[in-house]
Amino acid sequence: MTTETTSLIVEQYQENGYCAVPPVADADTIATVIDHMDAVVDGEYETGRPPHALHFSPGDAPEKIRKVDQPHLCDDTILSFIMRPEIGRWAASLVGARMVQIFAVQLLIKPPGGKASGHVGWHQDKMYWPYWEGTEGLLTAWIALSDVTLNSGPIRFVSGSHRWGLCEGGDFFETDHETHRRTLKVPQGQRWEEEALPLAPGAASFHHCLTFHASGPNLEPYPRRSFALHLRTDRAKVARHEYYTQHLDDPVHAPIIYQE
Ligand SMILES: O=C(O)CCC(=O)C(=O)O
Repeated sequence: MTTETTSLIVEQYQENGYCAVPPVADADTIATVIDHMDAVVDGEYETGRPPHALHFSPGDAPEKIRKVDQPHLCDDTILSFIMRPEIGRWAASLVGARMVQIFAVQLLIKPPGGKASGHVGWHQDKMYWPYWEGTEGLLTAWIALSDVTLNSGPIRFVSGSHRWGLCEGGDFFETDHETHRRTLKVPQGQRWEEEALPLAPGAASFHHCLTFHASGPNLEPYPRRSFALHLRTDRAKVARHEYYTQHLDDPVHAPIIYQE
C-alpha cells in the first residue's frame, strides 16, 4: 500500500465518515475462522465460555440475521483473528491514535433468502454506547468474511452524517427501512446521501461512531458474514462503568490491537 493510497483512504474516512480498506486476512485464514464462527452460532464454545448475548433463537426463521455479542470469549481462533495487527494499524492511521483497543465484538451472519428479517435498521453506533463520554476516539471496523457484493445486503452508509451529532430514532433491529427512514430527522441543511459499500472477502470498512448506516436483504445464494469490532482509542474517555467499560483491563474481553 503506497503512502498516497493510505492518505486517500484517510481523507475518505474524514470526509465521509467511513471508508473501505484492502484485505486484512487471506483466504485460508478466512476459511478457518468461518468454521469457528459456525461452531459458535451452533452453541459450541471451544473455551467453555458462552458469549455475552445471542440475538436469535433456535426456532427463528432461517433468513433472520444471526448476531452474537462477544463471540471471541467462546473461541480462541476468533480471538486471534480479531486481533490482527493490520486492523489496529488501519484504525490508528484513520484517526491518528496512539492506542487502539477492541471493547465490543459482534458476529453477524445475514443468511440468504432476501427477507426483511435479515435487515439491519438505520442507526448510529454511539446511540448504543452511553458509557463512553462524547464521540472522541470511537469507531467501528467491519471485517467481511464472505464476498460482500451489492446483492448481499452490504452496509449502506450516509455520507457526512458523522457531522450531524447524535440524532433521535435510530434502531439496529428495525427491519422496515422505508418507514423507519421517514421517521429519522435529518438536521436542517443536510442531505441524506447513501452509499452501499461492497467488500471482497477479508476486506474491511471503518466507520465513525456517528455515521448512519443500515443494510438490506441478502439476495446472494450464500450467507453474508462479518465481524463488527467496536474500537476505542487513547482519546476515548469512560463516562460510566457498564459491561463493556468494566472489562477494559481484561486482554481477552478487550484486546489492545495497536500501541505506539
Ligand atoms: O452488518 C451490518 O449490516 C451492520 C453492522 C453494524 O451496524 C456495525 O458494524 O456497526
